[in-house]
Amino acid sequence: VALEIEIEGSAEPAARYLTYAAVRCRIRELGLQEARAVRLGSRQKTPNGGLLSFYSDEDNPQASEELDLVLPADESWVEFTMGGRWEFPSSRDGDCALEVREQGNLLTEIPVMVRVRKNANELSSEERARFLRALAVLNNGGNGKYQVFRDMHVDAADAEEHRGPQFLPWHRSYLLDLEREMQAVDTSVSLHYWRFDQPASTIFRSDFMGLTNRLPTAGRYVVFDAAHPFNGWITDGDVGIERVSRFDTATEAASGSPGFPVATQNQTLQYGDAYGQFLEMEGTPHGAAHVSFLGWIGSIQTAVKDPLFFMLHSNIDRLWALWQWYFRRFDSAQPDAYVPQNIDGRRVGDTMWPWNGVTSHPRPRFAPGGGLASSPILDFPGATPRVGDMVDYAGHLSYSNRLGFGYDNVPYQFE
Ligand SMILES: [Cu+2]
Repeated sequence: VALEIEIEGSAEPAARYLTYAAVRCRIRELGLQEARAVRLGSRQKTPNGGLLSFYSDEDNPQASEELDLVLPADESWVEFTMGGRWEFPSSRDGDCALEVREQGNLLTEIPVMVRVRKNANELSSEERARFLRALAVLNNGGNGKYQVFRDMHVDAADAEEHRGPQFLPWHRSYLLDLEREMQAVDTSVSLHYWRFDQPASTIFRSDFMGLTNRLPTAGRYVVFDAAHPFNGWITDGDVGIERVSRFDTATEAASGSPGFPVATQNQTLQYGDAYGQFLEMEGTPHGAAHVSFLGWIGSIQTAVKDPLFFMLHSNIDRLWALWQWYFRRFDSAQPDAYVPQNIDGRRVGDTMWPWNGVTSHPRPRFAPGGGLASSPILDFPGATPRVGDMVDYAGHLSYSNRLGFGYDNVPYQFE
């Protein structure tokens, strides 16, 4: 059967990565004598494989598990829309089959991945291993790109990164940049998150993000198994990761520091339905999660030396995404969704340091990294992202604004 299927305008395997967001696809059959009625569906190829949802109408999507189409005899394309099915993300590359059936008979299938950021405490050992390997390739003995990310997050750039409405967009761009670099190493990897308001015993083990000693202790450095890819982790010429916890990492959620507790997810969502209110989260849980440790992750100048930084910030970004979904805050022109300030780098249309390469006042006198990493699937946001580009990340309002990431427990559809 001469069936052709395109996802995002591409028949290439590189395009076969979906989040829960609905994406445009099309199908046709060559050499048909008469129109053929087919049914699209999906199947888990492994027990924890991904599944798909199909949408009949892009503007008012009703998800269904199957979609009936008629392929015309004139070989013209038939458009349809699909995305990962809520609560059925993939666990490995290609573990979801997009099926085309005719009266129950399988005509063809193509492997796809529902690739979303997941709770790092619940990953399979295989997912953990791939995540660690991708990061290690960016650092010790690899391509050296991790040091560039570390150099982007320094005190000199604090006004670009923190203490203002740009805090969430800047870090969303930063995470996306790193995630794309990780996916250039291993296309199946996502930037998984640490839910610091819950116990996360598997994260702080010697086979994952490092066995972390609790205060008071003499052991300031985390411990990895002998074969761990982070053995030899190096930043600024320092080998290892300095991190000591204020809480029992095996049984407790992050503690914050004395008098500065970590806000729970519900408390964070309840800061308010306006962006200016939600920004309170830069203090707690964000700052409080950082200072739940002594060591590098507790201060801006050194935090990124510890790769746990990205797992912490992925959860900060997830909380923003969840808040955005809950209150439908995707229009960057609306003050409820983003509060612009008349300060360079904080207005919706401003480009962001360091991706814009600007090194004149008030930006730092350096701009590491060049432009934001490109995606093999999406053109957006380009090498020089703007503050406002980060708001409509799933393309709810503007299809071309999709950034290509999502979270396992942040829905795409509204109730
Ligand atoms: Cu931070």
